[in-house]
Amino acid sequence: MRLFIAIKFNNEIRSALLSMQEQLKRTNIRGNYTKPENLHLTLAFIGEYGDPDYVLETLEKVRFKPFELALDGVGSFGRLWWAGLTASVELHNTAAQIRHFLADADIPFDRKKFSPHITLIREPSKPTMPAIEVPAASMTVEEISLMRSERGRNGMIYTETGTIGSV
Ligand code: 2AM
Repeated sequence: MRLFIAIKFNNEIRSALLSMQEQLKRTNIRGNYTKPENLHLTLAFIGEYGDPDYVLETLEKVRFKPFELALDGVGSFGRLWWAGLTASVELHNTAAQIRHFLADADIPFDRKKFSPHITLIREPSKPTMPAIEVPAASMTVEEISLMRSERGRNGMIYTETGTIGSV
């Protein structure tokens, strides 16, 4: 099964992201919009791996205090447009711990540098993003989720298969 580790959002951040997608839609941009229930922030992408229990057991070693996440700005990686977050030492520290413990446990994961982003749309029908307003939105992160990803009939289906909590 395909696994990744992510932060799920509160309603405030989710609504702000939906408003950003709506603004893109209003400027007639078509493409593969991330479905509301699929919006998340990935901390580590594991990919195909058969033992979610072992991953959760490994994640239990991570220690993080509740920390703030706030939306800030937008950007693109080629034909993927994303919403960004304010710089956060705690976020980076938590992602670094996760990656450290995964490596220590010999669980494979994508080693690309962590660049926090929330994918709003893939394959947009225009080459450059129009200016959109980023609504103020924030949350306190108290939980991190192990997610499973499957290809459904109508796109990807992400299911939470376990969580770890803050200390
Ligand atoms: P993306 O939104 O930038 O594609 C599920 O696929 C989640 O894992 C997405 O948030 C995706 O980020 C992220 N991810 C990170 N590395 C990935 C990889 N190598 N392959 C697929 N998804 C990856």
